[in-house]
Amino acid sequence: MTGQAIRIGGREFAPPGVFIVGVLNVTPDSFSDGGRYLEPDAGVEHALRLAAEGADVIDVGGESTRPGAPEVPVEEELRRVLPILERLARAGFPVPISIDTSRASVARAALDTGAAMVNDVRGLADPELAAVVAGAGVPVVLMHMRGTPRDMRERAVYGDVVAEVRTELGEAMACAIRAGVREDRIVLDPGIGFAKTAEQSVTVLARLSELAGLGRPILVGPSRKSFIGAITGAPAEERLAGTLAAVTAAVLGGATFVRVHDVGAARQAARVATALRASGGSAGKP
Ligand code: HH2
Repeated sequence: MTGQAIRIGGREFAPPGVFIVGVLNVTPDSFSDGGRYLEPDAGVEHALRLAAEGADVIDVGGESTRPGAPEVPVEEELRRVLPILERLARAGFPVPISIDTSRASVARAALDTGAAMVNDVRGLADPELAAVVAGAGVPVVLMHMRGTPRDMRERAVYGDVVAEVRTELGEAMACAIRAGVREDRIVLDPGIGFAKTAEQSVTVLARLSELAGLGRPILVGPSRKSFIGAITGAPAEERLAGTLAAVTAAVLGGATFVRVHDVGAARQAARVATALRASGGSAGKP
């Protein structure tokens, strides 16, 4: 198991437990669920469903990061996510919420509206966002990517993908700490599908335990991603079984968090994988 316990919204998430981050995309164009939860009523209802299925954290995002996705104006990103955060806060929603954004102004507004964590697919590359996270004293997910969702495909060139992801995550963590983020508030994510080919994503997942040396909890987001389609030929809406296989691999490789759309099913897979990991066999031993 990698890393230490982390506090999110007053709750402690400690290995050897494995925790489920449910995805709530408030976008018209996310690759697997775009357009479903754009209306605040539908978004709130989905958050309640994810919580009922056992989500430990809910990750709310207002901009798709699929390859080639267009940039959304900041006002539009705010217009998508804030009404849902406001309603959940007003209702006393008990599950901690993370805001999936790379923008300082969106993170600040979301944290002011009840979000308890920032999830940044650009790994706090923007110093202004790093300052917001440091100032608010909240936990943060630093994900590995190169470039932006628009140009990341051309940047998927590695000698040893796992070694380079590990080095670059270590650099992102050092940079965040220099900006004032406390080390014990950092979660690391290798960024499945971000500036990685399908084959490279599989390699990262298969060798996840090599990230244990970074000393922080690991989050993995394999849900419905294109590497599953590349292996099986299944379209995004038919990748649940492949996602569960990937969740199992992530847990055996030492993940503390998995970010998924299908919370109930992933929770069951993660619990079985956690039991396997705890059984003391070779599974998951770095
Ligand atoms: N993947 C996506 C978005 N955010 N955050 C982290 N930390 N890790 C991930 O793997 C990750 C992420 C992409 O998935 P999704 O949100 O379903 O799609 P879209 O970006 O099209 O909204």
